[in-house]
Amino acid sequence: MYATIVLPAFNEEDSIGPLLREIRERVDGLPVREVVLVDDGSTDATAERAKAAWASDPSLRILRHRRRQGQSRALLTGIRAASQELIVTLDADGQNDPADIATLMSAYVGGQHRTSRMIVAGQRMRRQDTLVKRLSSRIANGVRASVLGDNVRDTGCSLKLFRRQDFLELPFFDHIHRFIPALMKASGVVVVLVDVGHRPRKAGLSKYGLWNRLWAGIYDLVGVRWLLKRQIGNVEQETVQ
Ligand SMILES: Nc1nc2c(ncn2[C@@H]2O[C@H](COP(=O)(O)OP(=O)(O)O)[C@@H](O)[C@H]2O)c(=O)[nH]1
Ligand SMILES: [Mg+2]
Repeated sequence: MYATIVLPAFNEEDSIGPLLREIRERVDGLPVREVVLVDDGSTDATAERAKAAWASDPSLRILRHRRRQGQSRALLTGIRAASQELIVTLDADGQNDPADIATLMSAYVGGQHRTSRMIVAGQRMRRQDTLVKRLSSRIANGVRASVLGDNVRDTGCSLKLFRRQDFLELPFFDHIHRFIPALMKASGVVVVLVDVGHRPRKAGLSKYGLWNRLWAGIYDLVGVRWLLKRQIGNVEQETVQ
């Protein structure tokens, strides 16, 4: 099984080049076949910088939304376009460490779970963010985990590995990127959590503030809780003839 790395990016012109070069080094020897960068209507040179960093190597594909559609929609665009069975996601700003791609992969391959229907989700160990961000994130995570019972401490960590098909079978909505482990678990996918690193943002601006992280997350919870109640999980079936 091979993986496609999907990178949603909005205005990350100063981060994307160094990140892609790092990814290239780190995936050497791993079963990774391509990188799909989804430029979500950036108004800076994100796509051009990415292209320059990877030269004309066809293992980097760049897709661009004409207008900004948000992180979740960019993720969907990238996952739909991916050619491989496994998807690895990470942030485009360099805060996730590409060295952890190997951590996710070994947890997927080496896990004791006898199923390929598995999501390996990273949990950032020492968040390199501002106090306000860490606090609002902690509150949102605490409320979410107790309402959904998904046992995930850090759902906002983008470093994840899952099967393309398992994602595409989820009911899609804007902001789904914060609820992927909970939704997958409800559909019978095994959730495996691994500790990963985190780095400070070196360039560019954060796209999420108090309002759209904390309140949007809590508002979405109501919808996700309903969705989980209405979701039909794993159906055991047999062929009769
Ligand atoms: N495609 C897309 N990506 C986004 C959008 N907003 C944020 N991102 C990406 O999501 C990742 C996390 O965003 P960031 O602003 O770093 O959030 P923070 O780390 O929580 O402060 C980065 O790679 C961003 O480029 C958006 O509207 N569209
Ligand atoms: Mg960030």
